[in-house]
Amino acid sequence: MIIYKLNGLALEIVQGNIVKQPDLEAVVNAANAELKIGGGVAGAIHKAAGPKLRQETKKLAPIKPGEAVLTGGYNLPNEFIIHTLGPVYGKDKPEEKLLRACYQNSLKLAEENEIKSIGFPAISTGAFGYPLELAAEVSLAAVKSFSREAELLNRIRFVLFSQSDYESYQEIAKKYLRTKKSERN
Ligand code: AR6
Repeated sequence: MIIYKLNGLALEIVQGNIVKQPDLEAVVNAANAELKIGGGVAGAIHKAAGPKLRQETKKLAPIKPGEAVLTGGYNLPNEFIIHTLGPVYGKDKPEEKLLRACYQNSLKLAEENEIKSIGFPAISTGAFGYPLELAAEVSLAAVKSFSREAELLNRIRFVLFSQSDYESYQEIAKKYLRTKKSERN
C-alpha cells in the first residue's frame, strides 16, 4: 500500500478487491446505466451485497455517464455504496470530462452524506475499455482538486484488482503527486 497526503486527506493506493475493504464507510460501484448486476465490479458488489441492493437500485435507475447515486451497503462490510456510470471509451464523449465527473460526483455525494472514507475501483477501465494509464491520471487529478475543498472526507482509497494495474497506478501517482507520505507492503 502507498499513502499520499494531499491537503490533510490520505490517498491510498492498494491492490485488492473492492468488496473486501471493511475499514471504509463507502465503496464505489463501476455500475451500468440500469444499476443491474452485470460483470466486473458491479457483479462482485451485487453478489456480495445480496438481492436487497437490487430492490433499492431499481428505484434509482437509469443513470447517465458521470452521474452518481447512493444506496445502503447491505451485506457488504461498508455502510454505503455509491454507484457511478463511467463513459464507454470511444463512445461516450468527451470521455475525460465524463470520467472526471464520476469521481467528482461520487466525492460530492460522499461529503453530502458525511462519509469520511471511500474506496474506488478503476472506473471504466474494464468492460468500458478506458486505457488504465489515462484513467489513472483523470482519477488522480479529480482527487487532488477535491482535496482542497474536502471537509469531512479524509481517506480515499484506489483499489486496483490486478498487480499490473496496481503497479501502473503507483507509477503514475509517483509522477503526479509529489508529497508521498509512506510506503507499506
Ligand atoms: N474489485 C476491484 N476492481 C475490480 C473488481 C473487484 N472485485 N473486479 C474488476 N475490477 P469493470 P467498467 C477492475 O468492467 O469498465 C460491468 O459489467 C477491473 O479489472 O467492472 O466501468 C457493468 O455492469 C477494471 O480495472 O467496470 C457495466 O456494464 C475495473 O475494475 C460495465 O461492466 C473496472 O472494470 C462497467 O465497465
